[in-house]
Amino acid sequence: MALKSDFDTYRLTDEHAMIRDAVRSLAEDKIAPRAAEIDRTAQFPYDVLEALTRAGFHATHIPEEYGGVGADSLATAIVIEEVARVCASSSLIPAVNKLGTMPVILSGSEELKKQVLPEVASGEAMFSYALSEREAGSDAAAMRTRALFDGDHWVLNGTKCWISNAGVSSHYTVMAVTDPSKGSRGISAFVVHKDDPGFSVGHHERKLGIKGSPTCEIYLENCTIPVNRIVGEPGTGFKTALTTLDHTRLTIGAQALGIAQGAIDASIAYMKTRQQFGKPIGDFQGLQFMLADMVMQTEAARQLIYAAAAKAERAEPGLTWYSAAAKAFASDVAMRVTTDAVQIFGGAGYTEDFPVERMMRDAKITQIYEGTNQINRMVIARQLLK
Ligand code: COS
Repeated sequence: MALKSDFDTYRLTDEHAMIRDAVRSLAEDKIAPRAAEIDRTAQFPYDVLEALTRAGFHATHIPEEYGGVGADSLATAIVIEEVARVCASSSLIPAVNKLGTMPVILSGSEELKKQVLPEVASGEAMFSYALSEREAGSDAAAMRTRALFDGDHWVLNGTKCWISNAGVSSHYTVMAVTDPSKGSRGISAFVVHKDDPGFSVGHHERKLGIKGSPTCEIYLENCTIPVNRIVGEPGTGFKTALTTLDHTRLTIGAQALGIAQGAIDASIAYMKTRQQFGKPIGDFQGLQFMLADMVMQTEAARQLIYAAAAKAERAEPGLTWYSAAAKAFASDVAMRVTTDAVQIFGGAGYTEDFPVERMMRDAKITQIYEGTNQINRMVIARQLLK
């Protein structure tokens, strides 16, 4: 047996490196100059959506057979990372499209896939994911939204909350109870369209960060949808929802990673130019140690996320804990790194004149959504102790 490693497995392929270069150039050219304004105005950036769509980066994960580019999990993570490096709000375009469509990709009928995925691939449609409710956040299985079969249609009633890109998306994967006697095995998943009768969107939540991505409640009031919009069999919706999160928690890790990298890049530039005591502040060892810690932690997060993406691609059984670990680790890192970046900038870092205060606010959500980091730690421990 040859004791030689295949070192190519430990670096990005040329294709992945090319994708990174292409997204970075688009992000710096078209998105970075808009990031502060998107944050200040809290408006969804339709121009960014258009630029991402034109370049094919708005929903890279859609398979080729449904009109997409069929990028693998790693390539999609890199796209989200690079967009988040300049604008976390904009990175939710590819991230939420993936979150919303994964239930259909994983469990939907061929008919449903053909019906909805090509529109997302072409950029005509965006897709959100509706699991949480006011009283069913971490305890997602406690949801109250009901779906009843009336003989011809599914009729949904209930309110879903914290829906990212609500109002902008045309499609929503909605989890609802179809059999209350069966607990989480009585939950089913459905695709709801914005024009379905009985569907409406609430007001925009006023948030700390990711302000360019609307977060709203959605209301289902006798919302009536065709029978073929159920995703998979009745009763499989909770499993589909959690398997989806196995694939997408790592993408939130990628978003956190991008935010951290953006804060590091801004810090390095500032440390080289800002003068105090007659020299650049980068000459001071106290700040050098801070920077070294920021980079060490961020690079460790990067390795964990890329490995999680490779596991997702290979459909490995340990993906549940690994993806949760990638998300929890990277988001904790992003929070520490962006807080340290504000510290390095001093008073200037606390103002809107520099991007690091926005990055610090944007980083916070990555510790909360797609499972709080406490839930993610529980997911990790449960799977390992099982
Ligand atoms: N993939 C597939 N199935 C899974 C799964 C996974 N990763 N994790 C659990 N399941 C299955 C279990 O096997 C169980 O199935 P059976 O009843 O057939 O045995 C079922 O799902 C219920 O699992 P469990 O009993 O563990 O569910 P709980 O209600 O205790 O809680 C947690 C599960 C807390 C992990 C889940 O509710 C969760 O992740 N909450 C956070 C939700 C979240 O991330 N919200 C953010 C939404 S996006 S912003």
